[in-house]
Amino acid sequence: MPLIFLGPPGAGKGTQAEILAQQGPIPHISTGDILRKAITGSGGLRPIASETPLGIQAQAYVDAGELVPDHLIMAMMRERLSQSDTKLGWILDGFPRTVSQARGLDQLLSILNQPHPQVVYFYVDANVLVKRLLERGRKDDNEDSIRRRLEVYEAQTIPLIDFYQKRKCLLSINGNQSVAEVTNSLHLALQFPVSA
Ligand code: B4P
Repeated sequence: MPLIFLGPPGAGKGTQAEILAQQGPIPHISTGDILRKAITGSGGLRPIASETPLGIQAQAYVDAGELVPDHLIMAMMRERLSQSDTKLGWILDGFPRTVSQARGLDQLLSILNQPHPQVVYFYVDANVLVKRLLERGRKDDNEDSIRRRLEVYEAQTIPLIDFYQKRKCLLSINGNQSVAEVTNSLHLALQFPVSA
Protein backbone atom coordinates (compact mmCIF):
# COMPACT_ATOMS: atom_id res chain seq x y z
CA MET A 1 0.00 0.00 0.00
CA PRO A 2 1.40 3.46 -0.82
CA LEU A 3 1.61 5.64 2.30
CA ILE A 4 2.11 9.33 3.03
CA PHE A 5 3.44 10.27 6.48
CA LEU A 6 2.26 13.74 7.44
CA GLY A 7 3.11 15.78 10.53
CA PRO A 8 5.20 18.61 11.93
CA PRO A 9 9.01 18.60 11.94
CA GLY A 10 10.15 16.19 14.65
CA ALA A 11 6.86 14.28 14.71
CA GLY A 12 8.62 10.98 14.07
CA LYS A 13 7.70 10.58 10.40
CA GLY A 14 11.24 9.69 9.37
CA THR A 15 11.77 7.46 12.41
CA GLN A 16 8.57 5.46 11.82
CA ALA A 17 9.02 5.31 8.03
CA GLU A 18 12.49 3.82 8.52
CA ILE A 19 11.15 1.15 10.90
CA LEU A 20 8.25 0.24 8.59
CA ALA A 21 10.44 0.11 5.48
CA GLN A 22 12.77 -2.37 7.22
CA GLN A 23 9.85 -4.74 7.75
CA GLY A 24 8.65 -4.99 4.17
CA PRO A 25 9.38 -4.49 0.49
CA ILE A 26 8.36 -0.85 0.11
CA PRO A 27 10.95 1.96 0.16
CA HIS A 28 11.10 4.90 2.56
CA ILE A 29 11.28 8.05 0.43
CA SER A 30 12.23 11.14 2.45
CA THR A 31 12.40 14.45 0.58
CA GLY A 32 14.52 15.83 3.43
CA ASP A 33 17.06 12.99 3.04
CA ILE A 34 17.16 13.38 -0.77
CA LEU A 35 17.73 17.14 -0.37
CA ARG A 36 20.43 16.68 2.28
CA LYS A 37 22.16 14.15 0.02
CA ALA A 38 22.00 16.61 -2.87
CA ILE A 39 23.48 19.30 -0.61
CA THR A 40 26.25 17.36 1.11
CA GLY A 41 26.73 14.49 -1.30
CA SER A 42 26.43 12.08 1.63
CA GLY A 43 23.03 12.57 3.25
CA GLY A 44 24.91 13.21 6.47
CA LEU A 45 26.09 16.27 8.31
CA ARG A 46 29.53 16.74 6.73
CA PRO A 47 29.66 18.64 3.42
CA ILE A 48 31.84 16.95 0.80
CA ALA A 49 32.69 18.18 -2.65
CA SER A 50 29.94 16.47 -4.61
CA GLU A 51 26.97 18.76 -4.22
CA THR A 52 24.55 18.72 -7.15
CA PRO A 53 22.70 21.55 -8.97
CA LEU A 54 19.61 20.64 -6.90
CA GLY A 55 21.67 20.82 -3.71
CA ILE A 56 23.10 24.22 -4.60
CA GLN A 57 19.59 25.61 -5.17
CA ALA A 58 18.08 23.91 -2.09
CA GLN A 59 20.71 24.62 0.58
CA ALA A 60 19.70 28.16 1.57
CA TYR A 61 16.04 27.14 1.93
CA VAL A 62 16.79 24.07 4.08
CA ASP A 63 19.23 25.94 6.34
CA ALA A 64 16.67 28.72 6.94
CA GLY A 65 13.79 26.31 7.61
CA GLU A 66 11.93 27.45 4.48
CA LEU A 67 10.29 25.11 2.01
CA VAL A 68 12.30 24.36 -1.12
CA PRO A 69 10.30 25.68 -4.14
CA ASP A 70 7.63 23.33 -5.43
CA HIS A 71 9.03 23.05 -8.96
CA LEU A 72 12.32 21.63 -7.63
CA ILE A 73 10.55 19.21 -5.29
CA MET A 74 8.12 18.05 -7.99
CA ALA A 75 10.93 17.38 -10.48
CA MET A 76 12.80 15.44 -7.78
CA MET A 77 9.73 13.35 -6.89
CA ARG A 78 8.84 12.69 -10.53
CA GLU A 79 12.23 11.10 -10.94
CA ARG A 80 12.13 9.18 -7.63
CA LEU A 81 8.62 7.74 -8.08
CA SER A 82 9.53 6.55 -11.59
CA GLN A 83 12.23 4.23 -10.23
CA SER A 84 11.67 0.47 -10.29
CA ASP A 85 11.59 -0.09 -6.50
CA THR A 86 8.31 1.85 -6.23
CA LYS A 87 6.15 -0.75 -8.02
CA LEU A 88 4.79 -2.34 -4.79
CA GLY A 89 4.24 0.97 -3.01
CA TRP A 90 6.24 3.47 -0.98
CA ILE A 91 6.28 5.50 2.20
CA LEU A 92 6.52 9.22 1.47
CA ASP A 93 8.04 11.11 4.40
CA GLY A 94 7.93 14.92 4.20
CA PHE A 95 6.10 15.06 0.86
CA PRO A 96 3.65 16.52 0.02
CA ARG A 97 4.11 19.52 2.32
CA THR A 98 1.78 21.96 0.54
CA VAL A 99 -1.62 21.65 -1.15
CA SER A 100 0.08 22.50 -4.42
CA GLN A 101 2.50 19.57 -3.95
CA ALA A 102 -0.46 17.30 -3.11
CA ARG A 103 -2.17 18.28 -6.38
CA GLY A 104 1.11 17.71 -8.21
CA LEU A 105 1.35 14.26 -6.62
CA ASP A 106 -2.20 13.43 -7.79
CA GLN A 107 -1.22 14.26 -11.36
CA LEU A 108 2.01 12.31 -11.08
CA LEU A 109 0.25 9.21 -9.75
CA SER A 110 -2.28 9.26 -12.56
CA ILE A 111 0.54 9.58 -15.15
CA LEU A 112 2.43 6.71 -13.48
CA ASN A 113 -0.80 4.71 -13.10
CA GLN A 114 -0.22 4.25 -9.35
CA PRO A 115 -3.02 4.05 -6.74
CA HIS A 116 -3.91 6.83 -4.31
CA PRO A 117 -2.14 6.54 -0.96
CA GLN A 118 -3.31 6.14 2.61
CA VAL A 119 -2.26 9.21 4.64
CA VAL A 120 -1.00 8.88 8.23
CA TYR A 121 -0.99 12.06 10.29
CA PHE A 122 1.28 12.12 13.39
CA TYR A 123 0.13 14.74 15.89
CA VAL A 124 2.59 15.92 18.57
CA ASP A 125 2.61 18.78 21.08
CA ALA A 126 4.78 21.77 20.08
CA ASN A 127 6.97 21.66 23.21
CA VAL A 128 7.77 17.97 22.55
CA LEU A 129 8.75 18.77 18.95
CA VAL A 130 11.17 21.53 19.90
CA LYS A 131 12.82 19.36 22.56
CA ARG A 132 13.29 16.43 20.16
CA LEU A 133 14.75 18.57 17.39
CA LEU A 134 17.17 20.39 19.68
CA GLU A 135 18.33 17.02 21.03
CA ARG A 136 18.79 15.65 17.50
CA GLY A 137 21.08 18.58 16.62
CA ARG A 138 21.10 18.35 12.81
CA LYS A 139 22.55 21.40 10.99
CA ASP A 140 19.04 22.87 10.53
CA ASP A 141 17.96 21.98 14.10
CA ASN A 142 18.80 25.35 15.67
CA GLU A 143 16.23 27.49 17.48
CA ASP A 144 15.67 30.00 14.62
CA SER A 145 15.22 27.33 11.97
CA ILE A 146 12.97 25.18 14.19
CA ARG A 147 10.72 28.17 14.97
CA ARG A 148 10.51 29.00 11.25
CA ARG A 149 9.84 25.34 10.27
CA LEU A 150 6.95 25.21 12.75
CA GLU A 151 5.49 28.48 11.35
CA VAL A 152 5.82 27.17 7.80
CA TYR A 153 4.20 23.89 8.87
CA GLU A 154 1.20 25.72 10.36
CA ALA A 155 0.75 27.97 7.35
CA GLN A 156 1.45 25.57 4.50
CA THR A 157 1.22 21.95 5.63
CA ILE A 158 -1.71 21.92 8.10
CA PRO A 159 -4.18 22.61 5.23
CA LEU A 160 -3.26 19.15 3.93
CA ILE A 161 -5.02 17.55 6.91
CA ASP A 162 -8.32 18.95 5.70
CA PHE A 163 -7.40 18.15 2.08
CA TYR A 164 -6.93 14.44 2.84
CA GLN A 165 -9.65 14.23 5.49
CA LYS A 166 -12.18 15.22 2.82
CA ARG A 167 -10.99 12.23 0.79
CA LYS A 168 -11.50 9.96 3.80
CA CYS A 169 -7.99 8.56 3.54
CA LEU A 170 -6.48 10.09 6.71
CA LEU A 171 -5.48 8.12 9.83
CA SER A 172 -4.36 9.99 12.95
CA ILE A 173 -1.66 8.66 15.28
CA ASN A 174 -0.58 10.06 18.65
CA GLY A 175 3.11 10.85 18.07
CA ASN A 176 3.67 12.06 21.66
CA GLN A 177 4.33 8.47 22.76
CA SER A 178 7.65 6.59 22.79
CA VAL A 179 9.04 5.33 19.46
CA ALA A 180 7.90 1.75 20.24
CA GLU A 181 4.41 2.89 21.25
CA VAL A 182 4.03 4.96 18.08
CA THR A 183 5.16 1.95 16.00
CA ASN A 184 2.56 -0.18 17.77
CA SER A 185 -0.21 2.37 17.18
CA LEU A 186 0.80 2.58 13.53
CA HIS A 187 0.64 -1.19 13.06
CA LEU A 188 -2.80 -1.35 14.66
CA ALA A 189 -4.07 1.54 12.55
CA LEU A 190 -2.75 0.14 9.28
CA GLN A 191 -4.20 -3.30 9.93
CA PHE A 192 -7.60 -1.78 10.50
CA PRO A 193 -7.62 1.37 8.36
CA VAL A 194 -10.42 3.73 9.24
CA SER A 195 -11.10 7.33 8.27
CA ALA A 196 -10.13 9.90 10.89
P1 B4P B 1 12.78 16.82 6.91
O1 B4P B 1 13.98 16.00 6.70
O2 B4P B 1 11.49 16.24 6.46
O3 B4P B 1 12.84 17.23 8.47
P2 B4P B 1 11.91 16.96 9.68
O4 B4P B 1 10.49 17.23 9.28
O5 B4P B 1 12.51 17.75 10.79
O6 B4P B 1 12.17 15.42 9.99
P3 B4P B 1 11.24 14.33 10.62
O7 B4P B 1 9.95 14.86 11.09
O8 B4P B 1 11.18 13.20 9.64
O9 B4P B 1 12.15 13.85 11.84
P4 B4P B 1 11.68 12.78 12.89
O10 B4P B 1 10.41 13.30 13.41
O11 B4P B 1 11.67 11.38 12.42
O12 B4P B 1 12.90 18.26 6.18
C1 B4P B 1 14.05 19.11 6.35
C2 B4P B 1 13.93 20.33 5.40
O13 B4P B 1 13.93 19.90 4.01
C3 B4P B 1 12.66 21.18 5.53
O14 B4P B 1 12.75 22.14 6.58
C4 B4P B 1 12.60 21.84 4.12
O15 B4P B 1 13.49 22.93 4.02
C5 B4P B 1 13.10 20.74 3.21
N1 B4P B 1 11.98 19.92 2.64
C6 B4P B 1 11.77 18.60 2.89
N2 B4P B 1 10.70 18.16 2.23
C7 B4P B 1 10.21 19.23 1.52
C8 B4P B 1 9.10 19.42 0.65
N3 B4P B 1 8.24 18.42 0.36
N4 B4P B 1 8.87 20.65 0.11
C9 B4P B 1 9.72 21.67 0.37
N5 B4P B 1 10.79 21.56 1.19
C10 B4P B 1 11.04 20.35 1.77
O16 B4P B 1 12.79 12.83 14.02
C11 B4P B 1 13.05 13.95 14.81
C12 B4P B 1 13.80 13.55 16.07
O17 B4P B 1 12.89 13.07 17.04
C13 B4P B 1 14.83 12.45 15.87
O18 B4P B 1 15.96 12.76 16.64
C14 B4P B 1 14.17 11.20 16.44
O19 B4P B 1 15.07 10.27 16.98
C15 B4P B 1 13.28 11.77 17.51
N6 B4P B 1 12.04 11.01 17.69
C16 B4P B 1 11.23 10.57 16.71
N7 B4P B 1 10.16 9.94 17.25
C17 B4P B 1 10.31 10.02 18.62
C18 B4P B 1 9.52 9.56 19.72
N8 B4P B 1 8.35 8.91 19.54
N9 B4P B 1 9.95 9.83 20.97
C19 B4P B 1 11.12 10.49 21.17
N10 B4P B 1 11.90 10.93 20.16
C20 B4P B 1 11.50 10.70 18.90
